[in-house]
Amino acid sequence: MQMFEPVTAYIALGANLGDAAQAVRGAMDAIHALPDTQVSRRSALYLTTPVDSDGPDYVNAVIEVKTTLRAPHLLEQLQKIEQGAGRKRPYRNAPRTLDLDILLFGGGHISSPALTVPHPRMAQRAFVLKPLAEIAPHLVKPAQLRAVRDQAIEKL
Ligand code: A4P
Ligand code: MG
Repeated sequence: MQMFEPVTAYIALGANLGDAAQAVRGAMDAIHALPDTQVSRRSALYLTTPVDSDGPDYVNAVIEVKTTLRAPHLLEQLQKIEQGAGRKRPYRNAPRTLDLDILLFGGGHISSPALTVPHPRMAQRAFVLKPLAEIAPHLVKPAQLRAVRDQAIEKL
């Protein structure tokens, strides 16, 4: 079997239905238990107002992982974890029990029908930038944080 060099990737976690904090914490543990993948940093959990979405406030967080999985395979594994948490997809940006998005995958740029990396909307969202800045300050510019300062977000 071919072995790949480990890649550092960042994953955004979000939930706003059911016990959202528990879903986010459980997903961090499930990702750490994936084959060939370790969670190396976990942000705090944040309570955030829905952006382009409805329903209750979200719980959001970001983790750093080291993985030898390729990006499409990692996405497949994350989608299984979402399904395991009871994720339904009635319409785009619907409230959800668990959403797992790949923000960054090494320095890579990916543009396929199933996967766009870097995540195209990450720079507009305090619920991504704040927790990302907490665990990887070198990846977020102060001007980016200033641009989203009107979005309500507080540490849980
Ligand atoms: N996909 C493409 N690129 C990626 C990527 N980098 N990571 C595809 C993960 N998936 C990616 O996603 C739809 C499809 O995107 C997937 O099948 C995958 O192949 P989805 O999770 O089924 O649908 P979604 O979550 O409704 O869409 P998406 O694009 O994840 O939504 P957004 O834009 O990420 O927004 N407000 C607060 N406060 N907190 C939130 O967490 N989340 C959203 C979701 C909106 N507002 C929010 C929050
Ligand atoms: Mg998603």
